[in-house]
Amino acid sequence: MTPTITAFAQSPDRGQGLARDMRVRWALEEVGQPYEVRLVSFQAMKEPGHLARHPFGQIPTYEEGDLVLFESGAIVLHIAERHAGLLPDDANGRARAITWMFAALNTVEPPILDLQTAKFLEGDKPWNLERMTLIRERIRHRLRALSVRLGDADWLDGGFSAGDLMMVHALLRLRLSGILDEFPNLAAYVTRGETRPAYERAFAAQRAVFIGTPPPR
Ligand code: GTB
Repeated sequence: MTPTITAFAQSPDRGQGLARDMRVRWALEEVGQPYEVRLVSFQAMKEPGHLARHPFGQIPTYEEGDLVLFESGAIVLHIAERHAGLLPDDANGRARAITWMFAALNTVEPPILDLQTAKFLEGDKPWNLERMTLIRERIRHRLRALSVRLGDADWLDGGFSAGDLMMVHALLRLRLSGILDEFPNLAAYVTRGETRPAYERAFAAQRAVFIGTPPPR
């Protein structure tokens, strides 16, 4: 059964692939699962039809028959568990890959989100500069440790996994901040993720929404 995901009808990132439907698109492309997309406006996201799919009125969601999921991490895990290609075959390797998914979402991404909030929503506060400096240092603290762990490996734990997918997408939001470039092995890691054919297909599909062309086949 072809799953349907939801995505922004008009993404505020202007098609840069930063919204979280990109993770789901990427995972589906990695495993070779075709999908449909329902585009939703900001208004429609807060209406009952969408709230039945997503209690917080956000994207992405995932529908497959009777199953309706929200939370990009849960959706990517669901895809990874039901298709080959995003989790290793051995039980311990799978557990470690899932650990990296949680690390991306719970340990690395939160200060990155704080930086976005401080930049875009709190820019007018008198304490903004101090807060931005603090958050940037918290991000560096996490990236230092991640950089040491990655070392000169291509991926976090053996072959590419759903853990790398989540981590690369979380790190992508840092590109404009310049912080990622302070850690050349992490910058190269993100580039490795972005140049995977599955990422490129997912990126082109979400970009097509922004520029108003049909999604590539
Ligand atoms: N924890 C949830 C998940 O991982 O699925 C978070 C979902 C979420 O934050 N969704 C956002 C949303 O629906 C879109 S992705 N926002 C609308 C709302 O809350 O009303 C976050 C996002 C938004 C914009 C950009 N951007 O413009 O760069 C990047 C990422």
